[in-house]
Amino acid sequence: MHEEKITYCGYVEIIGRSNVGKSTLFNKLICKKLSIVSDKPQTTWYSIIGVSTSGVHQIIYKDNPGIIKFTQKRMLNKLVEINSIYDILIKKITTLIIFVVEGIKWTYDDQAVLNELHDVFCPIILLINKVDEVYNKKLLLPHIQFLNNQIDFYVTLPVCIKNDTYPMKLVNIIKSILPIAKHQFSKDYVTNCSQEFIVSEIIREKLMWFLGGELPYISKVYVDQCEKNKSYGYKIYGSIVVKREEHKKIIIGKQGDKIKKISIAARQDMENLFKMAVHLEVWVKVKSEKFIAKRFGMI
Ligand SMILES: Nc1nc2c(ncn2[C@@H]2O[C@H](COP(=O)(O)OP(=O)(O)OP(=O)(O)O)[C@@H](O)[C@H]2O)c(=O)[nH]1
Ligand SMILES: [Mg+2]
Repeated sequence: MHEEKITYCGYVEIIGRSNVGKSTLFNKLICKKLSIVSDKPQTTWYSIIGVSTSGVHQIIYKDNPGIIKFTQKRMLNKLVEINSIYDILIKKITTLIIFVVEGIKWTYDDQAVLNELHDVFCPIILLINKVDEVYNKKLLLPHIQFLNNQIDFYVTLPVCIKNDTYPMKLVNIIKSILPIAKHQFSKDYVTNCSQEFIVSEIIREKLMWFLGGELPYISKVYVDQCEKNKSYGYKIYGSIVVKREEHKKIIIGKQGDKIKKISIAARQDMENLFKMAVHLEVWVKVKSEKFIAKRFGMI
């Protein structure tokens, strides 16, 4: 008689305040750069799913926007409206939470997230990231004790995600917690994100990298065309939309130097991801606030 193989599967939510390294971790866990990363707060605007299947284990990771309660909501727009972990755990299907914090840096936002973790229904792993930036390592232990006095974490791991090729120790712990369950996705499935979404996010990441503080907060990116061509590879046309002519000038830069850098870096990332040649054209367009809000489902 044919015996059915025992399989394990579960949902893992990655949470924490902005800029602690959640998306960096997410990309390492799924061994693909799907979520954009920058040193600016509020980089991630949308929750995205990444699936990792190895043998009998399937882990469904979710990267989330950073939770912001107290920090000045400088760049906050209607797209980043996750204000509590209950917004994230709403479906009650979570197997495990990874709570990411930044070294010994502790802010009101971190405390607000931790306060909400008191009555969650699943185990929580505390990941103390960026320990490379903690110059006095003696300060780590009291900080870990301070956090563990507040919540009974399943395990506490000090890590440096950026320099770690693959967080094996963490993955082994996750695997040991996964319940027996059927896999939710086929073994090759990686993400719920469309190709257009991934491509527009790559362009948005480069905008954040090359414009930093100069970036007009209302700049949005969408993809007009993303087509795979047998003879060439991908042909992609993207649009960056802004509200004012002066914002367009900032993004284009002197003699087009900024937009050129953005396009080149974005194309390189796309070629790495798709493993084939990409022809990318990016246009900066001035549109009314109403157009932008409508195009991005904000009204
Ligand atoms: N020094 C150091 N920097 C790191 C480490 N991990 C991530 N970073 C950096 O931290 C910054 C923020 O990383 P993200 O992954 O975008 O952070 P996030 O928590 O997803 O931020 P939001 O999307 O805004 O919520 C980036 O500049 C990363 O390169 C680490 O282990 N050490
Ligand atoms: Mg992020």
